Amino acid sequence: LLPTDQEVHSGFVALVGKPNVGKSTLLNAYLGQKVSIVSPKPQTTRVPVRGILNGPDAQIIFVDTPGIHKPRHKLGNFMVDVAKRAVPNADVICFMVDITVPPNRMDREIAQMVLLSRKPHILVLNKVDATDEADKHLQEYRDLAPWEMEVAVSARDKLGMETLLAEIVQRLPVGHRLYPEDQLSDVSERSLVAEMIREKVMLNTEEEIPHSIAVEVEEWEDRGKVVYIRANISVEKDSQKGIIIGAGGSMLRKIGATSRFEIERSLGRQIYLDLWIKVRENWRQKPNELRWLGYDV
Ligand code: GDP
Ligand code: K
Ligand code: MG
Repeated sequence: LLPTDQEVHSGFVALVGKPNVGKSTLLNAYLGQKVSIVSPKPQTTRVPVRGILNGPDAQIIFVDTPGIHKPRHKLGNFMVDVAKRAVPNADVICFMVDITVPPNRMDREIAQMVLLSRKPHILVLNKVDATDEADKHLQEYRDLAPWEMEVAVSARDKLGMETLLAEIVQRLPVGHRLYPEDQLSDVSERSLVAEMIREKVMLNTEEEIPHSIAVEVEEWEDRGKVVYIRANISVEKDSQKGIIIGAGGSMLRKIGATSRFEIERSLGRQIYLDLWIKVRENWRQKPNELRWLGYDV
Protein backbone atom coordinates (compact mmCIF):
# COMPACT_ATOMS: atom_id res chain seq x y z
CA LEU A 1 0.00 0.00 0.00
CA LEU A 2 1.28 3.46 -0.88
CA PRO A 3 1.42 5.93 1.98
CA THR A 4 -1.23 8.59 1.36
CA ASP A 5 0.75 11.37 3.03
CA GLN A 6 3.59 11.03 0.52
CA GLU A 7 5.01 14.40 -0.59
CA VAL A 8 3.97 15.55 -4.05
CA HIS A 9 3.97 18.75 -6.06
CA SER A 10 0.59 20.24 -5.29
CA GLY A 11 -1.18 23.54 -5.52
CA PHE A 12 -3.54 25.88 -7.31
CA VAL A 13 -3.09 26.84 -10.94
CA ALA A 14 -5.19 29.79 -12.09
CA LEU A 15 -6.26 29.84 -15.73
CA VAL A 16 -6.75 33.52 -16.53
CA GLY A 17 -7.25 35.51 -19.69
CA LYS A 18 -9.78 37.47 -21.64
CA PRO A 19 -13.05 35.78 -22.70
CA ASN A 20 -12.99 33.01 -25.33
CA VAL A 21 -9.29 32.19 -25.35
CA GLY A 22 -10.06 28.56 -24.40
CA LYS A 23 -9.58 28.41 -20.61
CA SER A 24 -12.51 26.07 -19.97
CA THR A 25 -11.64 23.91 -22.98
CA LEU A 26 -8.12 23.44 -21.57
CA LEU A 27 -9.42 22.43 -18.15
CA ASN A 28 -11.80 19.86 -19.65
CA ALA A 29 -9.03 18.55 -21.89
CA TYR A 30 -6.76 17.91 -18.89
CA LEU A 31 -9.51 16.20 -16.93
CA GLY A 32 -10.80 14.16 -19.85
CA GLN A 33 -14.38 15.20 -19.19
CA LYS A 34 -16.50 18.28 -19.00
CA VAL A 35 -16.47 20.03 -15.65
CA SER A 36 -16.67 23.56 -17.04
CA ILE A 37 -19.00 24.53 -19.85
CA VAL A 38 -17.73 25.83 -23.20
CA SER A 39 -19.27 27.95 -25.93
CA PRO A 40 -18.08 30.25 -28.71
CA LYS A 41 -19.68 33.12 -26.80
CA PRO A 42 -17.76 35.31 -24.37
CA GLN A 43 -18.66 35.17 -20.67
CA THR A 44 -19.77 31.58 -20.67
CA THR A 45 -17.93 30.81 -17.42
CA ARG A 46 -19.44 32.76 -14.53
CA VAL A 47 -17.89 31.31 -11.38
CA PRO A 48 -14.46 29.80 -10.71
CA VAL A 49 -14.44 26.06 -11.36
CA ARG A 50 -11.83 23.86 -9.72
CA GLY A 51 -10.74 20.75 -11.55
CA ILE A 52 -8.28 18.37 -9.93
CA LEU A 53 -5.67 16.38 -11.84
CA ASN A 54 -4.00 13.61 -9.84
CA GLY A 55 -0.73 12.04 -10.89
CA PRO A 56 1.70 9.81 -9.02
CA ASP A 57 3.94 12.79 -8.16
CA ALA A 58 1.56 15.72 -8.35
CA GLN A 59 -1.87 17.06 -7.59
CA ILE A 60 -2.74 20.01 -9.77
CA ILE A 61 -5.80 22.01 -8.86
CA PHE A 62 -6.76 24.03 -11.91
CA VAL A 63 -8.95 27.06 -11.26
CA ASP A 64 -10.88 27.98 -14.39
CA THR A 65 -12.05 31.59 -14.16
CA PRO A 66 -14.48 33.89 -15.97
CA GLY A 67 -12.85 35.90 -18.76
CA ILE A 68 -11.59 39.31 -17.66
CA HIS A 69 -13.52 42.00 -19.55
CA LYS A 70 -15.04 45.43 -19.04
CA PRO A 71 -18.18 44.66 -17.03
CA ARG A 72 -21.52 46.29 -17.82
CA HIS A 73 -23.73 44.92 -15.07
CA LYS A 74 -23.51 43.56 -11.52
CA LEU A 75 -23.09 39.98 -12.69
CA GLY A 76 -20.16 41.15 -14.86
CA ASN A 77 -18.57 42.97 -11.91
CA PHE A 78 -18.84 39.80 -9.87
CA MET A 79 -17.31 37.68 -12.65
CA VAL A 80 -14.33 39.97 -13.14
CA ASP A 81 -13.80 40.20 -9.35
CA VAL A 82 -13.70 36.44 -8.87
CA ALA A 83 -11.35 36.05 -11.83
CA LYS A 84 -8.94 38.66 -10.48
CA ARG A 85 -9.03 37.17 -6.98
CA ALA A 86 -7.84 33.85 -8.38
CA VAL A 87 -4.45 35.41 -9.17
CA PRO A 88 -3.20 36.19 -5.62
CA ASN A 89 -4.66 32.88 -4.43
CA ALA A 90 -2.78 30.76 -6.97
CA ASP A 91 0.60 29.04 -6.78
CA VAL A 92 1.07 29.21 -10.55
CA ILE A 93 -0.68 31.39 -13.10
CA CYS A 94 -1.38 30.34 -16.67
CA PHE A 95 -2.08 33.48 -18.67
CA MET A 96 -3.96 32.19 -21.70
CA VAL A 97 -4.15 34.02 -24.99
CA ASP A 98 -5.61 33.27 -28.40
CA ILE A 99 -2.70 33.19 -30.85
CA THR A 100 -5.01 33.68 -33.86
CA VAL A 101 -5.74 37.29 -32.91
CA PRO A 102 -3.40 40.12 -31.88
CA PRO A 103 -3.29 41.14 -28.23
CA ASN A 104 -5.73 43.87 -27.20
CA ARG A 105 -6.00 46.24 -24.26
CA MET A 106 -7.47 43.52 -22.06
CA ASP A 107 -4.49 41.23 -22.72
CA ARG A 108 -2.16 44.07 -21.77
CA GLU A 109 -4.04 44.74 -18.53
CA ILE A 110 -4.09 41.08 -17.56
CA ALA A 111 -0.39 40.73 -18.38
CA GLN A 112 0.36 43.62 -15.99
CA MET A 113 -1.75 42.07 -13.26
CA VAL A 114 0.04 38.71 -13.65
CA LEU A 115 3.43 40.39 -13.53
CA LEU A 116 2.58 42.51 -10.49
CA SER A 117 1.44 39.42 -8.58
CA ARG A 118 5.10 38.17 -8.65
CA LYS A 119 3.75 34.62 -8.84
CA PRO A 120 5.31 31.93 -11.03
CA HIS A 121 3.56 32.29 -14.37
CA ILE A 122 3.43 30.82 -17.86
CA LEU A 123 2.26 32.45 -21.07
CA VAL A 124 -0.03 29.89 -22.74
CA LEU A 125 -0.51 30.51 -26.46
CA ASN A 126 -3.67 28.62 -27.38
CA LYS A 127 -5.36 27.64 -30.66
CA VAL A 128 -2.16 26.82 -32.58
CA ASP A 129 -4.32 24.42 -34.61
CA ALA A 130 -6.40 27.26 -36.00
CA THR A 131 -3.75 29.22 -37.80
CA ASP A 132 -1.17 28.60 -40.53
CA GLU A 133 0.81 31.50 -39.16
CA ALA A 134 1.13 30.60 -35.48
CA ASP A 135 3.99 33.07 -35.18
CA LYS A 136 2.13 36.00 -36.74
CA HIS A 137 1.28 37.61 -33.39
CA LEU A 138 3.83 35.74 -31.30
CA GLN A 139 6.22 38.64 -30.90
CA GLU A 140 3.39 40.97 -29.84
CA TYR A 141 2.45 38.56 -27.04
CA ARG A 142 6.10 38.14 -26.06
CA ASP A 143 6.44 41.90 -25.85
CA LEU A 144 3.58 42.22 -23.34
CA ALA A 145 5.86 41.27 -20.44
CA PRO A 146 9.19 39.60 -19.69
CA TRP A 147 7.67 36.11 -19.56
CA GLU A 148 9.48 33.38 -17.64
CA MET A 149 8.11 30.71 -19.91
CA GLU A 150 5.83 30.30 -22.89
CA VAL A 151 4.10 27.18 -24.15
CA ALA A 152 2.06 26.85 -27.34
CA VAL A 153 -0.94 24.53 -27.12
CA SER A 154 -4.16 23.51 -28.74
CA ALA A 155 -6.73 22.79 -26.05
CA ARG A 156 -9.08 21.57 -28.78
CA ASP A 157 -6.66 19.09 -30.36
CA LYS A 158 -4.77 18.36 -27.13
CA LEU A 159 -1.40 19.52 -28.43
CA GLY A 160 1.41 20.76 -26.20
CA MET A 161 -0.45 19.73 -23.08
CA GLU A 162 2.26 17.42 -21.70
CA THR A 163 4.85 20.16 -22.09
CA LEU A 164 2.62 22.69 -20.33
CA LEU A 165 1.84 20.23 -17.55
CA ALA A 166 5.54 19.58 -16.91
CA GLU A 167 6.20 23.34 -16.70
CA ILE A 168 3.30 23.77 -14.27
CA VAL A 169 4.35 20.88 -12.02
CA GLN A 170 7.94 22.21 -11.76
CA ARG A 171 6.57 25.47 -10.40
CA LEU A 172 4.25 23.95 -7.78
CA PRO A 173 5.31 23.79 -4.14
CA VAL A 174 6.09 20.40 -2.63
CA GLY A 175 3.64 19.32 0.01
CA HIS A 176 0.63 17.13 0.47
CA ARG A 177 -2.41 16.47 -1.64
CA LEU A 178 -5.05 19.06 -0.85
CA TYR A 179 -8.01 17.02 -2.15
CA PRO A 180 -8.85 13.31 -1.96
CA GLU A 181 -7.28 11.46 -4.89
CA ASP A 182 -10.63 10.40 -6.35
CA GLN A 183 -12.12 13.91 -6.43
CA LEU A 184 -12.27 15.40 -9.93
CA SER A 185 -13.79 18.81 -9.25
CA ASP A 186 -15.48 21.03 -6.70
CA VAL A 187 -18.65 21.21 -8.76
CA SER A 188 -21.64 19.33 -7.36
CA GLU A 189 -23.65 17.08 -9.68
CA ARG A 190 -26.57 19.48 -9.31
CA SER A 191 -24.55 22.51 -10.41
CA LEU A 192 -22.96 20.62 -13.27
CA VAL A 193 -26.40 19.64 -14.55
CA ALA A 194 -27.58 23.26 -14.30
CA GLU A 195 -24.46 24.40 -16.15
CA MET A 196 -24.93 21.83 -18.91
CA ILE A 197 -28.45 23.14 -19.48
CA ARG A 198 -27.15 26.73 -19.53
CA GLU A 199 -24.54 25.70 -22.09
CA LYS A 200 -27.22 24.30 -24.40
CA VAL A 201 -29.22 27.52 -24.13
CA MET A 202 -26.05 29.51 -24.90
CA LEU A 203 -25.26 27.35 -27.92
CA ASN A 204 -28.77 27.62 -29.35
CA THR A 205 -29.58 31.31 -28.86
CA GLU A 206 -28.17 34.59 -30.11
CA GLU A 207 -27.41 38.16 -29.08
CA GLU A 208 -28.38 39.03 -25.50
CA ILE A 209 -30.29 35.81 -24.73
CA PRO A 210 -27.27 33.61 -23.92
CA HIS A 211 -26.12 36.12 -21.31
CA SER A 212 -29.56 36.84 -19.87
CA ILE A 213 -30.26 33.38 -18.56
CA ALA A 214 -29.55 31.54 -15.34
CA VAL A 215 -30.37 27.93 -14.58
CA GLU A 216 -31.18 26.32 -11.24
CA VAL A 217 -31.99 22.71 -10.50
CA GLU A 218 -35.10 22.84 -8.29
CA GLU A 219 -35.84 19.17 -7.79
CA TRP A 220 -33.80 16.00 -8.07
CA GLU A 221 -35.45 12.70 -7.28
CA ASP A 222 -34.12 9.22 -7.83
CA ARG A 223 -37.12 7.22 -9.05
CA GLY A 224 -35.28 3.95 -9.56
CA LYS A 225 -35.31 3.55 -13.33
CA VAL A 226 -34.88 7.28 -13.93
CA VAL A 227 -33.69 10.35 -12.11
CA TYR A 228 -36.33 13.08 -12.23
CA ILE A 229 -34.73 16.52 -12.59
CA ARG A 230 -36.72 19.74 -12.61
CA ALA A 231 -34.82 22.88 -13.62
CA ASN A 232 -35.71 26.53 -13.99
CA ILE A 233 -34.34 28.65 -16.79
CA SER A 234 -34.55 32.27 -15.64
CA VAL A 235 -34.73 35.06 -18.22
CA GLU A 236 -34.72 38.85 -17.80
CA LYS A 237 -37.91 39.72 -19.64
CA ASP A 238 -41.10 38.25 -21.06
CA SER A 239 -39.99 38.53 -24.69
CA GLN A 240 -37.01 36.27 -23.97
CA LYS A 241 -39.31 33.60 -22.62
CA GLY A 242 -40.97 33.29 -26.02
CA ILE A 243 -37.64 32.99 -27.80
CA ILE A 244 -36.48 30.17 -25.55
CA ILE A 245 -39.75 28.29 -26.00
CA GLY A 246 -39.57 28.82 -29.79
CA ALA A 247 -42.20 28.19 -32.44
CA GLY A 248 -44.51 25.48 -31.17
CA GLY A 249 -42.04 24.74 -28.36
CA SER A 250 -39.33 23.71 -30.82
CA MET A 251 -36.45 25.57 -29.16
CA LEU A 252 -37.23 24.29 -25.68
CA ARG A 253 -37.52 20.74 -27.05
CA LYS A 254 -34.10 21.07 -28.69
CA ILE A 255 -32.53 22.48 -25.51
CA GLY A 256 -34.16 19.68 -23.50
CA ALA A 257 -33.06 16.89 -25.83
CA THR A 258 -29.43 18.02 -26.14
CA SER A 259 -29.19 18.66 -22.39
CA ARG A 260 -30.67 15.28 -21.53
CA PHE A 261 -28.23 13.50 -23.85
CA GLU A 262 -25.21 15.05 -22.18
CA ILE A 263 -26.53 14.79 -18.61
CA GLU A 264 -27.32 11.09 -19.08
CA ARG A 265 -23.84 10.44 -20.39
CA SER A 266 -22.30 12.35 -17.51
CA LEU A 267 -24.39 10.74 -14.75
CA GLY A 268 -24.49 7.32 -16.37
CA ARG A 269 -28.20 7.29 -15.58
CA GLN A 270 -31.43 7.73 -17.47
CA ILE A 271 -33.09 11.03 -16.59
CA TYR A 272 -36.44 12.72 -16.98
CA LEU A 273 -35.72 16.40 -17.54
CA ASP A 274 -38.50 18.83 -16.73
CA LEU A 275 -37.60 22.37 -17.89
CA TRP A 276 -39.45 25.50 -16.79
CA ILE A 277 -38.93 29.12 -17.78
CA LYS A 278 -39.24 31.93 -15.30
CA VAL A 279 -39.00 35.70 -15.74
CA ARG A 280 -36.83 37.51 -13.21
CA GLU A 281 -36.85 41.13 -14.33
CA ASN A 282 -33.29 42.41 -14.87
CA TRP A 283 -31.83 39.81 -12.55
CA ARG A 284 -28.24 40.57 -13.65
CA GLN A 285 -28.51 44.01 -12.03
CA LYS A 286 -30.10 42.94 -8.74
CA PRO A 287 -27.91 41.77 -5.83
CA ASN A 288 -30.78 39.83 -4.23
CA GLU A 289 -31.61 37.96 -7.42
CA LEU A 290 -27.93 37.30 -8.05
CA ARG A 291 -27.51 35.80 -4.59
CA TRP A 292 -30.69 33.78 -4.99
CA LEU A 293 -29.29 32.35 -8.21
CA GLY A 294 -26.07 31.36 -6.46
CA TYR A 295 -23.75 34.21 -7.44
CA ASP A 296 -22.11 35.23 -4.20
CA VAL A 297 -22.04 39.02 -4.81
P1 GDP B 1 -13.01 30.57 -22.37
O1 GDP B 1 -14.04 31.65 -22.49
O2 GDP B 1 -11.62 31.14 -22.30
O3 GDP B 1 -13.29 29.61 -21.27
O4 GDP B 1 -13.07 29.76 -23.75
P2 GDP B 1 -13.87 28.42 -24.11
O5 GDP B 1 -13.16 27.23 -23.55
O6 GDP B 1 -15.32 28.58 -23.74
O7 GDP B 1 -13.69 28.40 -25.67
C1 GDP B 1 -14.11 29.48 -26.48
C2 GDP B 1 -14.21 29.00 -27.90
O8 GDP B 1 -12.90 28.70 -28.41
C3 GDP B 1 -15.01 27.72 -28.05
O9 GDP B 1 -15.75 27.79 -29.26
C4 GDP B 1 -13.95 26.64 -28.13
O10 GDP B 1 -14.38 25.51 -28.84
C5 GDP B 1 -12.83 27.36 -28.88
N1 GDP B 1 -11.50 26.81 -28.57
C6 GDP B 1 -10.97 26.59 -27.36
N2 GDP B 1 -9.73 26.09 -27.46
C7 GDP B 1 -9.45 25.99 -28.78
C8 GDP B 1 -8.33 25.54 -29.54
O11 GDP B 1 -7.30 25.09 -29.04
N3 GDP B 1 -8.45 25.62 -30.90
C9 GDP B 1 -9.55 26.11 -31.51
N4 GDP B 1 -9.56 26.15 -32.85
N5 GDP B 1 -10.62 26.52 -30.84
C10 GDP B 1 -10.59 26.48 -29.49
K1 K C 1 -16.55 31.08 -24.07
MG1 MG D 1 -14.70 29.63 -19.79
